[in-house]
Amino acid sequence: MTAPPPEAEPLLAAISAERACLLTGLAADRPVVMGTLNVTPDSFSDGGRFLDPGAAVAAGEAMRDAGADILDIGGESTRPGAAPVPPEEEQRRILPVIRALARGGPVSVDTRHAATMRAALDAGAAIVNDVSGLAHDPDAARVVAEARCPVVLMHMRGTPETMRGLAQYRDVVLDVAEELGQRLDTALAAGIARARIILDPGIGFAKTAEQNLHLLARLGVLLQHGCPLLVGVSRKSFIGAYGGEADPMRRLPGSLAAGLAALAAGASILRVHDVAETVQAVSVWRAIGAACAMSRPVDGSA
Ligand code: PMM
Repeated sequence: MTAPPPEAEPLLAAISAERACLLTGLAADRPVVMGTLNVTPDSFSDGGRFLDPGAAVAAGEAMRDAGADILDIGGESTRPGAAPVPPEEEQRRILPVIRALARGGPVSVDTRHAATMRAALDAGAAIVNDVSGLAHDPDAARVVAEARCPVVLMHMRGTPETMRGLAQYRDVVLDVAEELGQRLDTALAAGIARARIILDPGIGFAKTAEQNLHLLARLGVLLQHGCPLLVGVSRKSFIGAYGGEADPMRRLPGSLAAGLAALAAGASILRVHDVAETVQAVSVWRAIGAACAMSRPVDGSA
């Protein structure tokens, strides 16, 4: 094999670097499963099911029992065309749920609003997940920098209301890598340490179904930024498109297939609705990977 050119060495080092543990107690040596809890009336995947705080907390506890490493709690639907929710209403929905669930393990808050980030961190959230990559609210980067917490910078264009019309790319993978690099540079300039930053290609956000496939197939390109990757494919519309299933609640098989493909391509964290099923799929996938890595066939021959 020919040696890589010297100018490629920093890139290769960033791609192959050992990733530090993001948060005390979170695994660094296996994929992390993030359970999704939308405390909204209108999310495409689970809207209305967890609007009652008691139901949301019970669902979160069940996800944790099923093996979720993190619970991601949001109060604003980001489905295509969704109208914005005022931060006060968002906080009214999620703060009691965060307060209850943060006692039992790591919670992330899925929000674009700095005031909600601050209130959620005060209520016990340990991670900020911002689908706008800290671009929506001018105070968001400062809140995260001051809190010194891990943050997910997701790629999207426009807002949930406008993103459908913004899916024009020269090369979707290279353009998303470049635009995420800009969000990363802005976060670093605001004083957020690279070791606390997670990047996310934003599957389904200003992307067509086919563009989502290309992002998953060449996900490893995003590792050039030296940050772990989070991917959310669970129940999304491209699963419906390629799996032939109109009902989001019946997209589990396609979601598992896409999630495992994302892990194989370099993701470290999967954001999912079906925690028990994902944990089982990931366990089997890892066991096969470990067997592949063993040099000797199991029967001892050859
Ligand atoms: N997807 C949704 C909401 N938040 N956050 C991140 N980081 N990545 C995602 O892919 C993502 C997200 C929309 O899906 P949902 O309505 O099922 O939560």
